[in-house]
Amino acid sequence: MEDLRNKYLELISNAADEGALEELRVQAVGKKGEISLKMRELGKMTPEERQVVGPALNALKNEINSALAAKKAALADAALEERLKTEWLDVTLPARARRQGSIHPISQVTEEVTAIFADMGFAVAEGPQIETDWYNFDALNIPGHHPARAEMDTFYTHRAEGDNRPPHVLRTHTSPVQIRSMEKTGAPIRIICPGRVYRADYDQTHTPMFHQVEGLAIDKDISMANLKWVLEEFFSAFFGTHVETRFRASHFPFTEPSAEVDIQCSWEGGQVKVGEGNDWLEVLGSGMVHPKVLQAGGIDPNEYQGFAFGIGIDRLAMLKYGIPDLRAFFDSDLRWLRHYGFASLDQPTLHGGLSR
Ligand code: 2U9
Repeated sequence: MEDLRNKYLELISNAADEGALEELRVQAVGKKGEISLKMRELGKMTPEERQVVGPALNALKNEINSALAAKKAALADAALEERLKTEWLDVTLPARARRQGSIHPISQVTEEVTAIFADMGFAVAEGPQIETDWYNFDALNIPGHHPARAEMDTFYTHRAEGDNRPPHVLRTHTSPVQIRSMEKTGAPIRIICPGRVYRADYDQTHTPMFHQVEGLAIDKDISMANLKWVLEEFFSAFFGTHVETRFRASHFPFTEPSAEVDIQCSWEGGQVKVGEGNDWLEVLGSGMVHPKVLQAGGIDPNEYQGFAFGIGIDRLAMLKYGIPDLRAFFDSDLRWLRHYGFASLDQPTLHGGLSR
């Protein structure tokens, strides 16, 4: 029995892999293994012999099973060691560089403008970019013969042949959103409408798609004085310094009276600075909402009145961040954005994000 023990313990200790170990297990302690055969012989022994040989065989079987288990664990450890040697990962290596984006100046300025008006109690309203000619023109008191409705100024969609309804238009201003909001909520109302607008125009100072924010405040006792205060508050917050405004009489079909609004600025070395100096820069149009427009939005002009204004977001962005050319907004190169201080999205912006 001692020979059997030495033989198997040696073979187990030298086994090269799990397969060899399994073979040894079958050979030694399997159903037809050497030890099992020896156990069968117990029946032929005298009770005295059996009392000695039986426990010895059991102890040997247990010892071999333990040696098999220990060797199996040792082989698994060695295999793991081997894998760890070849499959190690240097977690201290710098990560692969990722392409970094940047917030677009138009998005940033839209957020800045929205935050300032939100502080003054204006909600944001949005609407479709493809409009009916009613919402884009008629409801705003822009008559059929007005030059804005000419095909060379506005993008029209095609109707199917035989469909004689007026074509839809790409909205030329965000005013239709205000008509829709008036219909939906009635008066009083205080909203701004930022968004994309389209005009068939393309040169150094115009692009066929640009961005506007329009404002509307309607109540029982709204006046031009409220309009002037709101606009001065807005410009001072937006440019971070007190900005004087100047109203000049003007004409728009949707407001009466109407005013163009200039902001105080200086021109030095070809650079414009807002909120200082003795020059004026025209930045927006405004006025008291025309009674016909109130009526088109379902509001009684005998009971309510209000002001409205419109301003170009692209223009505001150029003024605030010193961007000289509109075409920069359509350039996908990030370098110009960085040049004007627009950092990538996961870094703090140079100008601290919102202006307030
Ligand atoms: C309703 C009633 C009146 C909005 C207004 C202007 C004057 C205006 C321009 C400024 C620069 C457009 O982006 S721009 O080219 N806008 O001059 N907009 S009053 O008047 C409204 C709007 C909605 C219901």
